[in-house]
Amino acid sequence: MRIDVITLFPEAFAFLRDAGVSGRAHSQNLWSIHTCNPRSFVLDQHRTVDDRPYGGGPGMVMMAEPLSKAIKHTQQERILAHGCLPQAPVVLLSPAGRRFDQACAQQLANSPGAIFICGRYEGVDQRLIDRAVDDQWSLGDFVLSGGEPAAVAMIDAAVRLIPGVLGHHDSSSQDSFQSTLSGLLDAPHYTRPEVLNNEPVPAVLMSGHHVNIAIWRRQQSLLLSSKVRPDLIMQARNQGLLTQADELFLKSIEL
Ligand code: 4HQ
Repeated sequence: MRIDVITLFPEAFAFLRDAGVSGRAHSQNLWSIHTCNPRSFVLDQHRTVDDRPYGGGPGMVMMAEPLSKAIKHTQQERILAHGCLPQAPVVLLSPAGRRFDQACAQQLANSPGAIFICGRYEGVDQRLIDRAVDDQWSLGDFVLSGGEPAAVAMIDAAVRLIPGVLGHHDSSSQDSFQSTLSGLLDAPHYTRPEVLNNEPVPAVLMSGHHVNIAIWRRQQSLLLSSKVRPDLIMQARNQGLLTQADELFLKSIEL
């Protein structure tokens, strides 16, 4: 997978390349990230990439031309580097986009990548969006100062799903929202010491009884999700992902 990011702040992506799980995977060539700064296509004295909004109003708008040149440059680079790969979609980060979730992360991880456009200021000239953007993705219902933190989060979520990126090849399948959990929240975790401030680890986890441990974890997932994210229970039920045992347990904890 190759990720391209068009951004006025390429340094915002250093952590993904250099640190943690994604950094290790990057040095193993399991994925790559390339940034392109639209300012480098602007020749005027101040290298202007934004201008005042027609019709008035506060703030500035990113001009279409520098972004357009950055997209074309990036598409050329992708072809030169990986001529065999299918062209990647151009994705704009925007609160008006489709809400990013684990299924989106999985799709991105299974794809040849994407070209992310990170806006700043009040946003991007609509004509650039209409002409050059294939998809719009949102991190959530809040307003960021720029698309960069959203792109970083989405890339991180996708990279850790690339086969071989996580140490134990199964450890992403048990995460919150992963399909083996039916999209429910993960059960709580415990490690040494066995007793902390007079509080012991739940006895079932010390029992060595793997069937009982699996049942306990499933019930903890159901319990936590029904408390803090009842929408996830509904979603799992509608997708036919809850067993009769799950429904019985949920009934037993009602009110
Ligand atoms: N933006 N999810 C970039 C966001 C956002 C979001 C507002 C996008 C500011 C310039 N991006 N503009 N939420 O809040 O992705």
